[in-house]
Amino acid sequence: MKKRNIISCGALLIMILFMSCKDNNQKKEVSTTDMPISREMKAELTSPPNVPRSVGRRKAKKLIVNMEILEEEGELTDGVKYVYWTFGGSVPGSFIRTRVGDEVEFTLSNHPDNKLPHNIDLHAVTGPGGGAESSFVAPGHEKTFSFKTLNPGLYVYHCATAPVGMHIANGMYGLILVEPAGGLPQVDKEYYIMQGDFYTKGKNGERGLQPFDMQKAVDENADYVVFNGSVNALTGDNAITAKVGETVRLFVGNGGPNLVSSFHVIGEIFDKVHVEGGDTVNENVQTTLIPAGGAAIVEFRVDVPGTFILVDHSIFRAFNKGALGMLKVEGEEDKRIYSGEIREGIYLPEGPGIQNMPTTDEVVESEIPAKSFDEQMKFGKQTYMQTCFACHQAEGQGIPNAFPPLANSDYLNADVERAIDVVVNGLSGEITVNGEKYNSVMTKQLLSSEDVANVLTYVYNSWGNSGKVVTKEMVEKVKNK
Ligand code: HEC
Ligand SMILES: [Cu+2]
Repeated sequence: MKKRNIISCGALLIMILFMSCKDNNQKKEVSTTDMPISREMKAELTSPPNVPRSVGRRKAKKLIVNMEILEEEGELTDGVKYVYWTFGGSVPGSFIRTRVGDEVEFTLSNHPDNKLPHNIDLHAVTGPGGGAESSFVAPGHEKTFSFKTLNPGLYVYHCATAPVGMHIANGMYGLILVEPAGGLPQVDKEYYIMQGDFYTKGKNGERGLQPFDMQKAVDENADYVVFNGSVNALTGDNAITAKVGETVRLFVGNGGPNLVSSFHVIGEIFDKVHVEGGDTVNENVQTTLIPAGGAAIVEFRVDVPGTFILVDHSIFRAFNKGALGMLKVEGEEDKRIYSGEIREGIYLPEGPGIQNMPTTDEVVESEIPAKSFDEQMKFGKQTYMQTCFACHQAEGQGIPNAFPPLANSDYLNADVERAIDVVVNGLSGEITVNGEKYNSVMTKQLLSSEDVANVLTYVYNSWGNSGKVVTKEMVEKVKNK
């Protein structure tokens, strides 16, 4: 690197050499357009929720980005398959990290097994179509174009091949970060999160391979709103993590295609938000708005342990359509900041089941019924965790004085038809379960007969209950009474 500088500077007058040979990055006014490039380097690309190493103090370079488009089947949520179109094999696509003044040589290749042509429009590009006009590429081919990163910020990229909305809806979006000279300030943890809305022929939760539904997309009637491409991409074992005392930076984008995100982390306050991914830094923010095709950088220090829930605060999207992620923080409690008995699982996905106070309504039967006891248990557990869990708890233990236990419940085990009736029609008034009185309301659960059969089979075959199998026919008999 030094050698190059000496050679190039040697060609100039001594006077100029004195001015320009020092550190070009920090030195006064070199316009970004004229910023000299030192060497070439291959960009590190990462799939979400990971981000590449920060640029730190490196100089502007010629940065080689090789990205491959892959059309591949994945899982939108348990049992629901979807064919995603991806930049680099993930939704959102690979994270690209550059610094201002880089000269990016971008090669977009379209895998030979793909069915469609694609291209890329990067919002970080100054040039026609953001690159889309130079990158249209058929399956089995590749295209190369170059651009200079003139403006620092966090930018969305996406496919812009007609029908544009369909390509984006299928997952063709991602983020490219352009760091300022010297890089962003150091933090302990950085993560990549991107929201997207999905439109399927079947309703939310309907199993099987679900094709894209153009009419629903045009109507902006999303079946799923998710972070990082699927309902469980950031929950349970996939949660992002940090330790008490660490600083966390989230690069949050919104691919849309349609919906604006009201991004919020339950139990945290953003110390800093780079509003819309630009230079303006707002402080002490509860919820930040991320437009479709936009982004924000949010930063906060985690002070106490626990599970912090990431949501789109348009709240039905979070609990019923999938826009819910988790940040798990481990470490010492700090009672000065927070104290109280902690019961985990207050904020959990609730899934598509429509809940009503006891009245009448219609539900659609699943077209792919459970075929065996094992499947009944599997689907039943899914329904339980999404629908019953919130009140009856993970092990069916209930909550004293509020929700009766389903574990080892004499009320449950005494009468199967009554139990079906409780789930199908709801229940109110005083009942006695295992010697304790309850006088509350259970809302009618709007589940298909199939789902009721599965969930009750799961309950009857868990936690010391009597082991009965409930069939769809038994449920229909009760429904038709
Ligand atoms: C919103 C909270 C809530 C949800 C969700 C809920 N229940 Fe209940 N459940 C109750 C309450 C409250 C009672 C007691 C009603 C009363 O006091 O009359 C009850 C009673 C019952 C009973 C009879 C009493 C017993 O303990 O055996 C059964 C069986 C039952 N629920 C099953 C389920 C199943 C299965 C689901 C999921 C499909 C479910 N419940 C979802 C609140 C809920
Ligand atoms: Cu495309």
